[in-house]
Amino acid sequence: MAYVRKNVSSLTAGERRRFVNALLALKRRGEYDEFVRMHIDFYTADGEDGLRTAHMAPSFLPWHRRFLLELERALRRVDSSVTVPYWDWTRDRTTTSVPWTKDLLGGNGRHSDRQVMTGPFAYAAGHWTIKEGVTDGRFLTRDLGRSAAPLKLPTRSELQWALDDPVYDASPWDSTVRKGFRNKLEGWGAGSGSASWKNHNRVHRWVGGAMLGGASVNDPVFWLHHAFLDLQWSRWQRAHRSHRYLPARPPGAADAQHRRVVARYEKLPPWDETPDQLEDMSRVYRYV
Ligand SMILES: [Cu+2]
Repeated sequence: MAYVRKNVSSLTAGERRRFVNALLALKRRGEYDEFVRMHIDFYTADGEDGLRTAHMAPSFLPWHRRFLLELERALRRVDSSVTVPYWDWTRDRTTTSVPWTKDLLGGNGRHSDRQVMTGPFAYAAGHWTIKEGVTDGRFLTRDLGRSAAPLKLPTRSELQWALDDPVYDASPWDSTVRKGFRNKLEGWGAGSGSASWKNHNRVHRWVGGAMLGGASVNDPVFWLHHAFLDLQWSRWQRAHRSHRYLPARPPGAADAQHRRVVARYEKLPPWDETPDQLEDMSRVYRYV
């Protein structure tokens, strides 16, 4: 029986508490920091050598799908009633709406050093010390809405612009491609600065603090954000039934993207599964 992933705004008080407690249990056991480390280690950008799996690549969606499943399995070993909720940032758009409440993820960072002071993940609460990071900071930081240069969350129509593209991804399969659902959703746009950040990228920027960069998993909102993106992938599949993950075959030896991206039937490191095997999750979970 498939289990259900819910909109975070519809969780009951008890469901909120159990989700938070399961995260804190993984943190206490050191398992949570392994997820942070893994996301840092798999951040290979266009400009670097080697296979790109998690970002700036077609496998952005299956990689994060598998990563979320792994976290969810760990949470469900702690408490089998828990699933990863999603944050619909086209609806819950303010710095005080869900998930930024005291009984969920806590609120914004304070002005002076952006330290999160409320909720279960505040450093002062004693259960959430950052250990794996790209900086030495030990406390969780946020700058919701980017106070110095305000930014808005992506809108429903911006998300729809991505969903309306029937092609999953296109050559050169990186951050520069302007067509295809994957990069329109991942959000590497043309130009520089705030106008160039779309959908997924723009949300990371809007949250700010720990959510900027490879160690973004340190903020539990990472999972809620990526669950919502994962839901968009299934919506896109339903809207374009004859379309699938691309590339279907690996780019050839003459292609600049040779051995840089994962094709449909290739294994997606560090797992043994292929994008093909990760396209249909309907027997594992569904979204409500
Ligand atoms: Cu992300």
